Amino acid sequence: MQKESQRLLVAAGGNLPLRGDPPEKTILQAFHLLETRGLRGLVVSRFYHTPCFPAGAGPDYVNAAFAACVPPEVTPSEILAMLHEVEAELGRTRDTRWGMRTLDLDLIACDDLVLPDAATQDDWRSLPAETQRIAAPDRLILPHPRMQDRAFVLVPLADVAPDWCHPRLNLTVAQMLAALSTQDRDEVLPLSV
Ligand code: A4P
Ligand code: MG
Repeated sequence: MQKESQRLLVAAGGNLPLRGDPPEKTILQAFHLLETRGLRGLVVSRFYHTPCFPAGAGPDYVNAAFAACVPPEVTPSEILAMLHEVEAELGRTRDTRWGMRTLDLDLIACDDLVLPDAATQDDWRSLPAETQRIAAPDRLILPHPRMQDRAFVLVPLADVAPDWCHPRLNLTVAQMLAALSTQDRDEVLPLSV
């Protein structure tokens, strides 16, 4: 029997204003645009102030995450294309890897899909730190290969999907977050509004 819908997890971030508005406003606009494009049942995390990674590469970020549903016939590549369209509509340009941006929308997971296959996901996830900065995948990797390393992804995600289990690591979001250093976790601070 085919599933009624698939569940997405998406991480959002930005560290540049758009037309004078701060990243949190751009992220809210992105949620609205994604709903008009067919994402349903958005459950949104708190918004967080996070130090830029790598340190010194630009202004601090605002990060958030959400869970949503899409019909089962929508492919993960179509979902990533939709995220890229919304990024572009909200001022995102791609000049430098890990460069400053008005909006970044990363597809963290679609249910427990592993793409393109387990060995390739493992390879991207295990990339040495010095290679991560220069090597960008030319195809969709799921789960997002850096999610388990990043407090700015896992802290917001723990608001909306603490029990989602990584299909290769067999760890939940809460467990991946607990595995990070206290310093990394403590640097991610809820945005005061
Ligand atoms: N790609 C493959 N798999 C995926 C996926 N699951 N989700 C491809 C999104 N994209 C995926 O991505 C690079 C390539 O990966 C694309 O061709 C895409 O099709 P990109 O969005 O063009 O570039 P990026 O955002 O610079 O790379 P990436 O890997 O998304 O980087 P991150 O992990 O998002 O790092 N510091 C703080 N505090 N907060 C942040 O949000 N973000 C970054 C970017 C750096 N420092 C940060 C933050
Ligand atoms: Mg990205």
